[in-house]
Amino acid sequence: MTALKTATASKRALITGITGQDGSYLADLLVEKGYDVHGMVRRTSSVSTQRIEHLLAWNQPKITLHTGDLGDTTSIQRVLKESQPHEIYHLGAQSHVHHSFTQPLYTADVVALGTLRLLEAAVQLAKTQEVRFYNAASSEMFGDATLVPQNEATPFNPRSPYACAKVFAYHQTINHREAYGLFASNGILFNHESPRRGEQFVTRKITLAAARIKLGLQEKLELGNLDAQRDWGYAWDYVNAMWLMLQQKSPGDYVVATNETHTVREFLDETFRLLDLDPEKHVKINQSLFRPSEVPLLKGDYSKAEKDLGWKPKTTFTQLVKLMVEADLDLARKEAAGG
Ligand code: NAP
Ligand code: F7E
Repeated sequence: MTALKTATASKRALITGITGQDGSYLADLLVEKGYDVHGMVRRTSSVSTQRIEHLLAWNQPKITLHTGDLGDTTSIQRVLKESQPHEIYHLGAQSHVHHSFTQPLYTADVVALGTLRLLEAAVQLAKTQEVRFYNAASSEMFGDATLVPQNEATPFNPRSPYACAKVFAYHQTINHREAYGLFASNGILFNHESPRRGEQFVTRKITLAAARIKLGLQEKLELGNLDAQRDWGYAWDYVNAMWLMLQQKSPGDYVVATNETHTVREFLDETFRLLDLDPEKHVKINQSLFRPSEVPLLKGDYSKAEKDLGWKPKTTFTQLVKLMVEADLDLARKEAAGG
């Protein structure tokens, strides 16, 4: 442990998307490992740093933030110049699949071109120092997959503007590896959740609503397609895989998953069972929450990550639901108490 800290003590890491679920956990992990952690944050009209507040104590901040936007090449170049990272973890994105249907051009700009902008800047920086690049690719790229489970060789069949943009970013990352010799890896991560998950994603939407229903703060929960199947893991386990990818001798592309799949209905039932609630009484199906084209079934084969990185998931589906329900019950209790 001490040896590891010494080895990484002088390393600088830059995280795009540091205010998001994964960015915040990865910042925790890298601070714990002794990295000098930098994050790129975009300007927002209200505070967006709630998930990293504990790392920003005014008298002893543990990370450094830089203002930048994936839509703005100049700001990306400036952030790289200011932070001079040895490792870049590119997690920033318009990450909501359903929203990508109503904002397809914006999604393509931020997710596809934003990744290219960052890769180009990384190649320039790599002329003067060692740089390693992690790209947050996604199981959404498999889309309506013909093969189950999906692995690194499974063909992509994207079903949304978000997924199309991620396919572009994935190939562009490989192209920068092959054309310019950049140490660049893709993590093809399947859905991963936590108490820090955004409230518009289905797992968190369910656990938060169920906790509020339990305490009488809410009556109904509206959902879309309950038949979709997802391979859900725990975000904390998954950020460890990101770090491991950049510690290898050579770059590569890895599926990170649990190799288990569950329907949205199963997630809902398990949540309501834990709280002794009846979904029939509270859940309403709303057609507007269905997507124009859906991804029916995702299940990931993580054997390459297990073999090369020594990584495997540590948290089961039922443990994940439980830890999210407990966290949201705490939040709902505070809300009920007027906090
Ligand atoms: P998230 O919680 O939605 O966080 C996204 C982050 O990107 C936020 O920090 C957000 O900043 C930032 N961002 C959005 N637009 C930006 C822009 N124009 N310029 C700079 N930053 C911008 O996402 P996540 O769940 O942590 O996921 C992290 C990455 O992994 C994303 O690329 C996502 O697409 C990908 N991914 C996620 C999963 C999953 O299941 N979670 C699975 C596979 C891949 P604000 O706080 O200002 O909004
Ligand atoms: O939907 C169904 C919905 O929005 C999961 C992102 O992190 O993981 C995430 O994308 C499923 C879909 O996640 C509601 O139709 C039903 O089938 O939680 P989600 P996602 O679309 O799988 C991938 C790997 C990423 O890369 C993305 O960045 O749940 N569903 N009813 C619903 N979904 C939502 N959001 N809201 C509902 O009311």
